[in-house]
Amino acid sequence: MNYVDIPPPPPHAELRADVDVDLAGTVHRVRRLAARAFVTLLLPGGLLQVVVEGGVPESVRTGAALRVEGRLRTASLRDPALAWPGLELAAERVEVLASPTATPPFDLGRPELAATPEHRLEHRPIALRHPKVRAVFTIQAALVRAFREHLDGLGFTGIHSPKLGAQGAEGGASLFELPYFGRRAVLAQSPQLYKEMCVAAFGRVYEVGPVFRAEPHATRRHLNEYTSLDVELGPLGDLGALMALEVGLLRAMFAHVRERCARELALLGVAPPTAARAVSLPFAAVKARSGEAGDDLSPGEERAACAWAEAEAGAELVFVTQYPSSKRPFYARDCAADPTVTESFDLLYRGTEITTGGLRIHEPDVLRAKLVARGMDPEAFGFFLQAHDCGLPPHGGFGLGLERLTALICGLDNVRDAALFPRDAHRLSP
Ligand code: AMO
Repeated sequence: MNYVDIPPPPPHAELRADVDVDLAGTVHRVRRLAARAFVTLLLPGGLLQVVVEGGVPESVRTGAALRVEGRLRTASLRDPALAWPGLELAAERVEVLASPTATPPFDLGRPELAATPEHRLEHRPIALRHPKVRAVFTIQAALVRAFREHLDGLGFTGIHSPKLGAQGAEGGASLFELPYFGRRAVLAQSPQLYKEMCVAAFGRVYEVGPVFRAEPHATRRHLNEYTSLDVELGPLGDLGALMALEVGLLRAMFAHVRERCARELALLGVAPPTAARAVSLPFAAVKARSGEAGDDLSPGEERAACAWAEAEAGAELVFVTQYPSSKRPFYARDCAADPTVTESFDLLYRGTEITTGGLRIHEPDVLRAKLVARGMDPEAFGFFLQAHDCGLPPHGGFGLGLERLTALICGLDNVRDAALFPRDAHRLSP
């Protein structure tokens, strides 16, 4: 048996005029003129225009796989979806590697995907082939890459906690239950308990993983399965240090997106993300200013808080601190000076909450008392309490919703469009 290495795709700069190439990719679009055909070919690095003198056979259509040999030459092409608008490939030989048997449910060659949101999600595997849809996930991948790289650089260890467990961490109402060999199991709402326990083993940890929320409401910002970017570290004494860590992390992620995804941002017609300034506002101050009652912020209040911060401080990131204890899970640390509020925050960006974070209870007796006060059974959290009994440093962390962040950066108004295959109350497939 011969093992052949898969070479990396040619670096962007290596594709230049007067270079002979032998490339394979899939057909994005074909335009047939009398004497020639223009084929837009999707390569690992993006779309490249190919010109085939004399035309192409019928089997060359959207979705076909081709191998093309030929010479690159300069061109000046206007399609913003092209990765190489200054080049075209003059094909000398075209080999059809595979040809589709069906026509896509929508025209992928148009600048916009002309389909209703439902139709787009129904045919998601095909919609993902549209350059604007792909751009969203190229940006998402860059966000995750930079998240990992930044934290690796700060000495964090990536962990992989289980998604099946016996109980939830964030409160009972939003748990998916499933049978588990004669018992009841639940799907993880968050890696919360695991990331906290891992602090004693690794000091600084992060996880990129799926979490499940059985919230029945269909809103523009809720999914039933989403990707959580989780961070936890200790010893940590100060909420300010945690907020600074998140600002630094977001700046690094945004810088990476600006650097690596300029074409995708331009194609989507959105401004490159920045997070130059952050402000922090106590929860009570936001309430006082909005005049709304309640122990949580409404979407309108989140938008208003971002608008004030932008207008008055030029800030794009808004930390809302001192959240009411009653609205936070049992593990959240109450303020020493006022136990009705917590040492925690929500981070708002472009009008929407993208993160919850805070300091945690690390004293086992305080944690036991909190569980009991909430009518929860300490027995059910035996492993978590044992980790505290055996010593957990003062610690804290946060969870960042990947799809929400992606949607806000990409200017999408529904978080579902930032999920590869979204799960909501009506959708389990594709
Ligand atoms: P929380 O439940 O606030 O906190 O979630 C953290 C972040 O995850 C995102 N998010 C969601 N995104 C899409 N659909 C949903 N249904 C959804 N729910 C939440 C939001 C939110 O800010 N364990 C804590 C984090 C921590 O304290 O470390 C937690 O999960 O962007």
